[in-house]
Amino acid sequence: MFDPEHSLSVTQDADRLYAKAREDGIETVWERHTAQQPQCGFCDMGLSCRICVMGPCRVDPFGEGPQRGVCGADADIIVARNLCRMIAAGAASHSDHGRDLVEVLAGVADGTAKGYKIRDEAKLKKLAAEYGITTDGEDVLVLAGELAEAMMEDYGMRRRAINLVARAPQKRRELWDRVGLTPRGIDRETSEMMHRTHMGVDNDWQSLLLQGMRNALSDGWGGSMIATEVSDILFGVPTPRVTSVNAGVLKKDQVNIVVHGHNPVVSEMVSQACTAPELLALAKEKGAQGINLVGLCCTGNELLMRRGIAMAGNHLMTELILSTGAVDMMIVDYQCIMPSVGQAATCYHTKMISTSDKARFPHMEHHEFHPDNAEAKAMQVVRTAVENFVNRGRVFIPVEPREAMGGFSVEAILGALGGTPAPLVEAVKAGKIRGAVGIVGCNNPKIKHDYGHVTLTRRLVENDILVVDTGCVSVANAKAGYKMPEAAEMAGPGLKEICRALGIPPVLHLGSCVDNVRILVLLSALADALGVDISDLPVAGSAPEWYSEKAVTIAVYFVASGVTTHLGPMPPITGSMNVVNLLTSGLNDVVGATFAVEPDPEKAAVFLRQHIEDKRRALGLDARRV
Ligand code: XCC
Ligand code: SF4
Repeated sequence: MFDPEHSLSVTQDADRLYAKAREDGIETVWERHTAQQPQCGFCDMGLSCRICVMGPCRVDPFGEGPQRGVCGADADIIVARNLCRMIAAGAASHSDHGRDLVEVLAGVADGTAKGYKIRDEAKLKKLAAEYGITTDGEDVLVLAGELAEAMMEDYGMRRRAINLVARAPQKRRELWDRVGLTPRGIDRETSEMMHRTHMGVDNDWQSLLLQGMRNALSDGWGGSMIATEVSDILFGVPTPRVTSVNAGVLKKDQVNIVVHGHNPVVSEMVSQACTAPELLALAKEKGAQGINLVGLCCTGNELLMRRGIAMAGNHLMTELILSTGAVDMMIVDYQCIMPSVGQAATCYHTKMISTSDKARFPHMEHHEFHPDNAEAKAMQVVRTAVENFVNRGRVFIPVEPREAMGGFSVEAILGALGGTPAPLVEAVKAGKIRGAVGIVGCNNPKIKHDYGHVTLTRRLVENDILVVDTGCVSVANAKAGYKMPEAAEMAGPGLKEICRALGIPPVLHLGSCVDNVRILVLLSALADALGVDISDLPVAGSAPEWYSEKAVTIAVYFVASGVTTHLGPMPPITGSMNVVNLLTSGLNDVVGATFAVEPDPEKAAVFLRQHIEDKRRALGLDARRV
């Protein structure tokens, strides 16, 4: 039975579906997490190393056992190397996602990517101009081809700086040049990071961490930014739209297809196929009222932002959603897809489809999608999903869906403000909005599902702090009701007034995790409007329930861009007080921002409010006592 005292989530759908999953004998992330206890203390502190086969080694934090690995690496080197390899993996993931989009753009230009097209010519032209490509009178497809080529160069080793770094405020760019943080090539920085962390290369923990920041910046202002911008060109710049969220978005009387993963390259094609008249007719024939496409995790966010497609849940919902018995097909691409989902699906009629040559899974059928076959493949798998409708067993949809508004691209936000950030700047200056916090990142079974996200959001919003969110956080906040204009009632008086005047919610959904770059672009616009650096703004970042290497990279590029960032779970660095001190205070002297770690969202809210008031004071604005 559902027991609110011992529930593992703040959301009703998760708790009820968890009970159902247990009833059906499905093992979930929570059982596996319990089975792993106690987790390794050396690894938790970042003190174990298995980079070479003279090891594995570990350093004794109590000073009694070995203090160096076989090669002589001490705690500082081992901790820094481990963290830097996390950054490299995160940067590689998001930037490789960006690369796939550049390939589609190139395919549209040369006519091989059938079914894809340029949906936003204005954005294409804007990007081409930023890359120094002449746009006057040029054919759209020629432009697309030239832009794709130029972006490919960003991935390589020919440039002194990645192109889109030019979007950062001048002061920030000068700082990066001064301390050697300007990223030169996307793949180059990741590759160099892996090189430096090989045994016997960079053995200075500070210089390792500097390269870690440059590597992260190559993702934030490079690979991830390219991913977002090219997605906008190919699939459209998001605009505000209302949709529905939680497990209740599944429909009893329709074919339910769930897309899970990150890259819109696959999910956009699936979304087109779901509206094909022949497949809708087939659905009717099979006794279904229609085809209901819903999203999970970030590919869901991509569809929600641009198409208003409903969102079924975030990271910790991905196994549970199967226990509804209502999912006729789950189609995955890559990232954050637990290797267990295929196994969980074997208890139901659900067909599980993997689509990327990079990402294979046990108990899934593989249908490889490429830019040149994606349109046909999507039709084929959606047909299979429709045919699977008749095989359903008992269906359990535990809640009613909730409304939520998404689609706040930077273009849409500035549009709502009348084309300039000035009204927002005025509201901040007047103190009606104290500042803004970007709450981003994952779920983690170490924390009660969505508790960190929703608690922190509530505390910030009621204290007149505007929240923007992405990734799994945005699903949590949408389910909690923060994404409709009526949620202004939950905000403090100043923020409420602004939200009412603009007809916006106090929590703005900026998209998927690669879309964190939209936050960088927005902050640059605000900094430019005020004539200051990003690090002077009354803003902060937070990842209250993060788990992934990608989240580490995002946090590092936020900090390296001047945004002080809070983390809920502690990263594996406590084995080196030198590394801890640098990241939580020393970095202030280098990039004007630091990390802060606080698992309790109530305390984190106090820290973030204090930080914002301090920044206000430094700007000469009124400051409240926290
Ligand atoms: Fe993954 Fe993007 Fe984290 Fe969610 S927030 S668990 S990384 S889906 Ni990206
Ligand atoms: Fe041990 Fe050094 Fe090899 Fe790491 S690199 S496993 S510390 S010998």
